[in-house]
Amino acid sequence: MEGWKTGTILRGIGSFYTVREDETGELQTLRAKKKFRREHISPLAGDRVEFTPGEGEEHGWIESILPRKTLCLRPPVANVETLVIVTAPVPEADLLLTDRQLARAFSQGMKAILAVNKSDLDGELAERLRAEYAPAGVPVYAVSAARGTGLDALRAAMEGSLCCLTGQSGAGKSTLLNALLGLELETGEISRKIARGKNTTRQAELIERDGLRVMDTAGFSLLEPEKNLPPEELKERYPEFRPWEGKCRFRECLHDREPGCAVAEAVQAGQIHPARHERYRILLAEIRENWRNRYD
Ligand SMILES: Nc1nc2c(ncn2[C@@H]2O[C@H](COP(=O)(O)OP(=O)(O)O)[C@@H](O)[C@H]2O)c(=O)[nH]1
Ligand SMILES: [Mg+2]
Ligand SMILES: [Zn+2]
Repeated sequence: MEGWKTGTILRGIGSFYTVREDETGELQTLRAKKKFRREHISPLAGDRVEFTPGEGEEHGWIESILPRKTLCLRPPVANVETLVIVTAPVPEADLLLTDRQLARAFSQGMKAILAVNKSDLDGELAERLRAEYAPAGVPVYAVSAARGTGLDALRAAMEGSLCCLTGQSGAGKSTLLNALLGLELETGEISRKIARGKNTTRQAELIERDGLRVMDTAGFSLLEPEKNLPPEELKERYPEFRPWEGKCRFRECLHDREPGCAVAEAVQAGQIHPARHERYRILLAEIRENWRNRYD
């Protein structure tokens, strides 16, 4: 529309949104038009919007939200392109969680990167994960947020893409985000809880700095349980299975324990990592169980 500008929402506080204007790079304070509430749409950090700028002290208005490429619900953020999954040797890496997060990223068309933090404590984990995830095309970076090692390579992989850190509590997401961006966000879940008090809702914020664009979501789980996924859809989220799709004896093969399974043969032949396949079978069993009970 005439006179409308475009920009990206960096954060929302109450009913005010901070938007970076594409053209000028300037920050604008905007409110959302009432129609969004009627339509039950909330503008989110990461959203691409059209707006009319304010004049003088007057705030402007968000007029429309452009179609979202991706949407995360916990916390609600829009247009994340790359999921940076943070793992560490301590607390022991929960790779089932990693695989769930990977599957969620792929189902949305996001890219994924594995950052293996605390490599100062154990350098082996990154090597092990590299072997497990290479067939899926997932790059693995060994880093130490505490020592500052490996950060340049990770930064280079994140550059130019709207990224979001996720991973189990204590893996070092907050510490890593601080190290990557040169910030001082709270680290440690306990201090965060105390600082937040009971009733403050924390909102995600898009931080743009030195060529990086990262959602500050390090305090969130990001993993919304996916209800009622048809079991046959899980395998589509495993890039390393793809070369073998359609080559199993049974057309409906779920790559579990069926005879003549081409994926199982690829595991035998060392082309798919057995640990990834084992965990796939655990997730598959869980999804089948939920699917059976979907009308309960
Ligand atoms: N040894 C070591 N400890 C780290 C590293 N990164 C973070 N930590 C520690 O791990 C704990 C959890 O870090 P935090 O960033 O709060 O984890 P989060 O829950 O994933 O956000 C803190 O005590 C950090 O000091 C690292 O690279 N090496
Ligand atoms: Mg944290
Ligand atoms: Zn199969």
